[in-house]
Amino acid sequence: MKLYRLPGNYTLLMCLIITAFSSPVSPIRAEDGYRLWLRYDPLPAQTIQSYRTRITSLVIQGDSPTMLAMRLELSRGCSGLLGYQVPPADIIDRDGAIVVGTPKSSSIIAGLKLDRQLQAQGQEGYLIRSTRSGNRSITVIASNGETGLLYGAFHFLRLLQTQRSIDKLNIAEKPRLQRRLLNHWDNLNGSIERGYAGQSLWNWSELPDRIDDRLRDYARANASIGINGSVLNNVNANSRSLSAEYLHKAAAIAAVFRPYGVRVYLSARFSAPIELGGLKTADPLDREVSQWWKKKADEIYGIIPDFGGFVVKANSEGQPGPRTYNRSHADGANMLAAALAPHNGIVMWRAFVYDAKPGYDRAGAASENLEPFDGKFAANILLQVKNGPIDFQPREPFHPLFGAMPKTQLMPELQITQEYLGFSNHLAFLAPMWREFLDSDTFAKGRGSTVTKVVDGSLYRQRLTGIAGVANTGSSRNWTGHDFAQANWYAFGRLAWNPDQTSSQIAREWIEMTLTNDRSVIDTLARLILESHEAVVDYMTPLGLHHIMWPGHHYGPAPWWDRGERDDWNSVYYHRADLKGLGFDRTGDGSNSIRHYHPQVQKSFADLKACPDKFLLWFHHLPWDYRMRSGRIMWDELALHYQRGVEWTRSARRQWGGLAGSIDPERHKAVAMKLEIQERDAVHWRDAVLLYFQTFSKRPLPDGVEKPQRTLEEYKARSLTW
Ligand code: GCW
Repeated sequence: MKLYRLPGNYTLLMCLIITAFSSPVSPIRAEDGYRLWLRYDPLPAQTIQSYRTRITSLVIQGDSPTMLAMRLELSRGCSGLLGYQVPPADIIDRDGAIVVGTPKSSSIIAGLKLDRQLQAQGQEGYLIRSTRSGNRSITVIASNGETGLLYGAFHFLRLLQTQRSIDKLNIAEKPRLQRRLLNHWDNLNGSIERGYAGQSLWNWSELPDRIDDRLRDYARANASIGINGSVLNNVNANSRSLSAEYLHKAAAIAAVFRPYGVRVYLSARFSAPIELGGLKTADPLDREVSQWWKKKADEIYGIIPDFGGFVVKANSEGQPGPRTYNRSHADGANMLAAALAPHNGIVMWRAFVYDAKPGYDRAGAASENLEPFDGKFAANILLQVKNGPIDFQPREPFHPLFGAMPKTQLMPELQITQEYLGFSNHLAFLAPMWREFLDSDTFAKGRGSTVTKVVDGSLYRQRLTGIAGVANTGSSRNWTGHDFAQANWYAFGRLAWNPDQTSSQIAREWIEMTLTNDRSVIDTLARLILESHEAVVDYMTPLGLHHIMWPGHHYGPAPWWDRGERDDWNSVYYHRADLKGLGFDRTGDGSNSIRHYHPQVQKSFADLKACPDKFLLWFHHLPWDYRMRSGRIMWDELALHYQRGVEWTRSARRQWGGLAGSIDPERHKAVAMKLEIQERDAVHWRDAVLLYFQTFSKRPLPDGVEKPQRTLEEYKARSLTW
């Protein structure tokens, strides 16, 4: 057998990695969560046995950095999972060869004549097939692009990690959305806005001279779930991110990410021409201003040739923007888009704008500001719209802009970090929440016009597509603070790749890869995490309540809050409790912001008989004794939701406690402590909110709801701590 000649440092690197990642025989050992879902510990003996003849060698041709990364991953993964070395080879000389390559990099792949099928998968898609070469049975991982190969390799490893049969593979995969991005709200001083897992992963003061090894693992993790872009800095942006000094730092990061198919993007501060360029204005129609941006774009691409583009938060929460100069959002976005277009860069213009006008409804603000500009945005612009019309609440109906701007390219912005969902203390698996959003029917082109179809481009033939998730990563050893918050990073990537994937598929995959391959434990855990989001909604904001968190940090309840400088920075603005009832009337009798939805959707939300319970108080102000579908009055129903949420946290603690011998002790303990906090917080939420609303409802707590532990005054006196 001729051995494949390994490039210089590859052998050494591989030895180091295999040593670092090889593990003792017992699967239950202490773990710190650093390895995420890419653990590669030995599979059960029986499973290994079933793979033994199917995986005997790795035949990988090609030496580019991406090929090198992919080869490392496959050999590390296979050897770790299978407990035996899977040697590299450059010819197929036995059954069980895993052959990986593009038609360009590999003569073997070229010889398989897969051109047409590969063409259909694009640069990021791939085929995985069980096939024969001569008299040998082999497995082929093929793509037209090297990033596609990397994704294919991760898919193959996932099959092993989740113990799927690899006997008759015939897989053809490609991503449904093009730009699958994490948005980091990381500041240049290392802090992270709404980050709950330590400091920023980018150490700006050390860059570009010292590069943290961890950046590579970050890129690997993203590649493993198909995330192909990373916006490095906060949308509340500092102009310095665009200075030459910081561009060179960003370039160093980009160099680490590049082999993993992750491109770097930046948030651009609209007033940068003033702050960096010394101009007197940032008016997008001013020639000097647009020239400045063109020059800046040229400079950026000189330093980072594959730079992805800009995200812009303009005229929102104090950020500068075109409205400052009486220009429209379209004027601002188009000016930046023109600067980036020659380099194939894109602009993601955020729709999170809400001007404070007396008597207005914030839920309609983005529609009012942006809908009139449908069809006015350049071809390299995506309008980045949050999933709901308010702000990443535990539950919101879908944002009315989806389906309402047929001539504008839209991309959803989801929040992976749990700003309003208990930070990194509460277990809240967000895939079900995102599914609910993606499955929402906009009725834009008749029944079945789901948000997914709007954003994957199929409804309106949108050419450029994408999705962004506000990252929950940080310098914490386990990346996300809560070990289970890793599942939300994972779920975001999987849904970005295929927005039709079910929550339970994602949950099970993640559990199997990250926590255990013991079937009975997987079932328990899957049930638990799939219920978690609804439980959080129950103890925070059931029946359509929203934005009643403590102001500023948004941890814990403060439904009484009425001292914000703007109406819409107050809880009372959102719940509108009075002696008659509770809820925000957004129908024609109220703010009428419901009008921004398609008439069919309007009907289903406005009609009390059709409106789902979960959105009742979002769209209606209802009497405390309003008769619910359950037969109970609204007050009782509300109280029982809070109680149910608390009970879930207790049951979660019990169930988790019962898994003590099945999960490694380190993560078991860490999660147990978080669940204790979650229960404490759920009780606090229930008591504080019910005591406060009781001052209006003047009704007793129904049977089954526990007595509050403290007085309302005590709850008002200080916020929950984390
Ligand atoms: O959710 C709110 C947050 C702000 C954030 C803003 C936004 C980055 O409270 O911290 O700012 O949304 O999305 O721009």
